[in-house]
Amino acid sequence: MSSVKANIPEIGISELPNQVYKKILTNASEYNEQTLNLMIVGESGLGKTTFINTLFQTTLKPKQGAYEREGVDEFSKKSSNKTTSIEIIRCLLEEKNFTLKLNLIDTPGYGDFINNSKAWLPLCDFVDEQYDHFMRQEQQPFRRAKFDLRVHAVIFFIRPTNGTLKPLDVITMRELSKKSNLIPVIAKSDTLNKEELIQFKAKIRKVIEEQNIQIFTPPIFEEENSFAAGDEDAASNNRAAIQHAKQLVESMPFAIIGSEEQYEINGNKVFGRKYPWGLIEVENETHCDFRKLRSLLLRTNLLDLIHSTNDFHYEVYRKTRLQANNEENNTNTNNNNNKGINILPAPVRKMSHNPRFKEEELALKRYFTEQVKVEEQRFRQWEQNIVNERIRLNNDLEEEQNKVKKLEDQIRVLQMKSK
Ligand SMILES: Nc1nc2c(ncn2[C@@H]2O[C@H](COP(=O)(O)OP(=O)(O)O)[C@@H](O)[C@H]2O)c(=O)[nH]1
Ligand SMILES: [Mg+2]
Repeated sequence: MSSVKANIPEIGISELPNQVYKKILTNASEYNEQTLNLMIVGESGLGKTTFINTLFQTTLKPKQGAYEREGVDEFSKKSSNKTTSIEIIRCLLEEKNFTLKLNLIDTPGYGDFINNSKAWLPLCDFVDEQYDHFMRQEQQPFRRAKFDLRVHAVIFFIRPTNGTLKPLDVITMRELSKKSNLIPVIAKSDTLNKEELIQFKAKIRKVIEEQNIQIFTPPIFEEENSFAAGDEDAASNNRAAIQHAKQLVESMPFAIIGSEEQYEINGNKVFGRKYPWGLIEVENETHCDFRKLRSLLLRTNLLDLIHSTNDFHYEVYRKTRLQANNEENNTNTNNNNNKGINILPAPVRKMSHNPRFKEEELALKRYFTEQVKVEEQRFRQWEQNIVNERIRLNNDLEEEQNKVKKLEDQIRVLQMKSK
């Protein structure tokens, strides 16, 4: 886990000119103490690492070499039972007097293997484990210093095919959306033309609706009347915020482009991808939705993400866990009078359901059995040695006793003679 200070140009995290600020944030310091945990999911090569670096305009994470990805790794992917791994990058965003702690959870390896069934399990397990961890901390007597890695948003990268979505992606999105704020994005959207992009967005929206995937949508508070008469500024700010939120909803799933290369236009350096037919700019809203996504994540809806994770997703998890716990306790009470003891049992679905852990568990079991066999053999040999030694000593003793007997006889004979 590395900790890096992101070198980001001002994006307005300190300004928060939005409805959420007005509605939820009474104390600006609340914002200042926030930690945002973002999980990035998608197949290899879709630009997750590039996106992370583009988001903060600095190399937070070195990219995996092409050789490693397509050469050596290809072999291990096919030959082993590897699954999705999880890497956490920590960084600090500073702007004016505001500081935001960010934990970026990268998930290399998702969907890369021959056997991808259940590739979403390690991701769901990770999200659950963080809820569980937090819940256990809340049960401690000193509840203030909390380590909180509950996932506030999952950014799911969809391959820009303009075809159908992969069944694995649909299941993963559905499962993750039950536990966290899911934000699907179209990766490398510069590889689709405008028409294709519109069609692909529509296709994805249809799948999301049909499969009942609950994606995160910015809330729209249309309460014009809540502003005091005459407070025209506040009312117009609110209108702008509503407009912005609507725009965000309309643009979903966001089409994004990542790049770590800068190009110069009109004397300004901009991040983009250069093609023979022109430059696609990351920050240009007519080229892609990157700015909208960044604004949603770090500015306009940052608090929505954090609060909804705490108030909704975490609550759902907590309730389910406690209910399961109570049921278990009730059966225990009937069986062995375990009354009053309220121990939090392990989550229902354990790590061992993950194929990688299963493999490790089997290997450990094999190793253990072998070790036991070796030790048993050694013990038997040792036992045999002791038996042999005892026989030898017994023989020696017998011999000595015979000698003593003989000597005693001789003494007796001599005594008789001397009499
Ligand atoms: N065309 C295009 N290529 C991209 C984009 N983002 C990243 N790439 C390229 O895709 C390759 C894989 O990127 P990487 O960030 O390592 O993907 P990851 O495996 O998902 O982390 C690299 O060569 C990137 O330069 C994008 O938005 N458009
Ligand atoms: Mg990567």
